[in-house]
Amino acid sequence: IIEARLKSMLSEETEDDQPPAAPRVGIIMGSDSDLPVMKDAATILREFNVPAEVRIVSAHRTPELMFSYASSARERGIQVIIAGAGGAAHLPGMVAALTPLPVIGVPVRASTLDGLDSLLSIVQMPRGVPVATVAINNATNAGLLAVRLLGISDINLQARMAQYQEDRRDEVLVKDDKLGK
Ligand code: RP5
Repeated sequence: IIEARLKSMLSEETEDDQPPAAPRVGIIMGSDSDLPVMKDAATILREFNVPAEVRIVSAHRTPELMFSYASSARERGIQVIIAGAGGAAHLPGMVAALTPLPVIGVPVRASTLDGLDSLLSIVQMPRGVPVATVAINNATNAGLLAVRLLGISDINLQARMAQYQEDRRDEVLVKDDKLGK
């Protein structure tokens, strides 16, 4: 169901009906209400042709699933986990405690506290259990960071990241040029 919702959110990219490649990145979130934010990570990974899976895994509502997902991710070939959650956002930290894989945390703005609760829940990890935390609702940067991590041992992917940066730079230069006229 979540794959179908994701497909409809990423409607511009639904044409390929190839069998999916084994996922290298796991994108997980505490609730389907996080999907409008977390889809941006999936968009980036698609842009870089990095196979990813998207799952709802809740630290509080499905703790057994969280345990089995995190503790089996490495043996299933997942290399990076992106975990998003809001409020008492324990998912990224708990997953980081259960796997040696790098975990990127996305604080989702989900309550009256404007996401500050999510940010602090994710970023304030105890020594020994790191979570690379991105800005509130910035799942795009989580996707980009996952690409950079995979690029350490994948020179083609790293070259595409360099190209992505050049493209962003050129966008700014074009806007600056237009303003100057
Ligand atoms: C967290 O609680 C989820 O990650 C979500 O951001 C928040 C609210 O969840 P719902 O009540 O919308 O399912 O666990």
